[in-house]
Amino acid sequence: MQRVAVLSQHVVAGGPARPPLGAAATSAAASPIVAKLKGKIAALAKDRVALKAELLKAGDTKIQDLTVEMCINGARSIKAMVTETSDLDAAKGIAYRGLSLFEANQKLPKAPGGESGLPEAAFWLLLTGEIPSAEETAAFTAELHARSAVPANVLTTLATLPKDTHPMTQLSMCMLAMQKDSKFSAKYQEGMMKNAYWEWALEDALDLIARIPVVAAHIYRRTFKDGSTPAYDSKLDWAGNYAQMLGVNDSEAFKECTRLYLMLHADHEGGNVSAHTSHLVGSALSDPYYSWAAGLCGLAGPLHGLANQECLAWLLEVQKELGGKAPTKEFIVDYVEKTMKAGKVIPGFGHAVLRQPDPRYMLEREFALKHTKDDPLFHLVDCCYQAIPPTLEKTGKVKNPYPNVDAHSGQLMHYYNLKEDNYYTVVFAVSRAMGVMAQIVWARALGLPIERPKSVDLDTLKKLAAKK
Ligand code: NMX
Ligand code: MLT
Repeated sequence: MQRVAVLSQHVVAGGPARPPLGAAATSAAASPIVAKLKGKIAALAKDRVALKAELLKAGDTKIQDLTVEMCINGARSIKAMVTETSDLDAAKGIAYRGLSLFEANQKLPKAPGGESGLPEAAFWLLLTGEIPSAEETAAFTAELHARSAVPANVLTTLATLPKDTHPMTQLSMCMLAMQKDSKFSAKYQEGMMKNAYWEWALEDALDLIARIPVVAAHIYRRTFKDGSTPAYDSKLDWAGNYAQMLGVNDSEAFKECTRLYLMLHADHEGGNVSAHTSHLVGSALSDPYYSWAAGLCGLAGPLHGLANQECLAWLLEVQKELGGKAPTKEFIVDYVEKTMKAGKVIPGFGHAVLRQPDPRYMLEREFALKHTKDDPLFHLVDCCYQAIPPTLEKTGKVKNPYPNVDAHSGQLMHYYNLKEDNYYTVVFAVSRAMGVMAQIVWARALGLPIERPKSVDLDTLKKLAAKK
């Protein structure tokens, strides 16, 4: 495998990675695929903006009752924000623009010979509401490659961080380092009309998505390896190239696994911690880099994205305890009880919205059954799948005892030799950036205002409850 230092291969030294803003705007406008993408978003936005105006004519229509519990317990199920890209159903799981993940995975264009839907095609779907053709996907992939040069200041910033800084902290700081080149921010400073916001948010979104795998791979290589990174390969698709830049496994199967992983994690409507954080920050017209840097800090929490790291660590602990013996349901049940007695949650199980096994988990399970069925860690994951739900159900308090996506993804990464579990949330982050970016573009296209819910203290809540 050819290995070169990222700095010499894929980083633009000495300032911004592209010509000054005006020239960049011209060249972006000259890119036929970006022009097509903008045309599709603009056409859809015309209808959606009209629908928004129509709805606001009856803006005081009541759609839901608010309870004391909703206010205290994390705003659960309050329908209080608009997200156009995807919708989460408690039973069916996430739908990208109305398509279940099973449908999306089937319909999205694939890499040659591949079976996993390409994540950049999912990004196009989230942005436009349409499955791109194979030609559109190829042109979109090429566009991302063309935007992928990382400004030198980003890696200079990274180089100042101790290598034992959590990879999520490193990634969030890199997003802030990239903010310097935000086209949205520059245009806002110059003065732009409100109806142009989304186009410049899209420009930042495309740059960010193009660059995040390069930065993420470099974080992996500097933190866990010798700091050199396999050369960027623009003949590959966006995810296949990210997989090869990690430098842990050259197989096509690992590339397919990464494509599937990045496609499945791309969006989970607007209320999850990282998307909601990014939406909130973006509502102040902070640019997409600020928004995703903030969102990443939420994704780094153990109840959210960090659960996949915790899950693999937990599985490896169980495996160690097993001491080479095959896992049994009884053993898992005992271990689960021990974990909960220690005041910990079982990572990878439960969900704030889902009330069935997560379809993302089921799709990863399908992949694992096909490609990794002899892996001892898969046997353990499989045994947990059988044993844990009834055990959590017995507690009487866990609303969803089933596995979520994080209960499987670590096993797959581990199988393909990506073994450092505290990197796993970064892979999640590379994927989720797409959904969050699409959401931000749409928030600007719809002209959604600064978000500012009303908070109350408990005495006020008591008074409000007494009035009813
Ligand atoms: N293990 C042990 N206890 C749990 C679990 C679990 N996996 N899930 C929920 N509970 C407990 C929860 O801590 C709460 O206990 P208490 O009343 O003593 O505070 C009780 O069950 C009720 O919680 P729920 O209403 O079922 O769950 P909630 O909506 O508050 O939280 C999660 C959802 C996902 C935060 C929670 O299920 C959890 O902590 N799971 C483990 C962490 C995890 O897998 N997170 C990943 C989420 C998906 N992602 O990719 O981001
Ligand atoms: C997600 O993918 O964001 C998680 O499943 C958490 C959520 O939806 O609340």
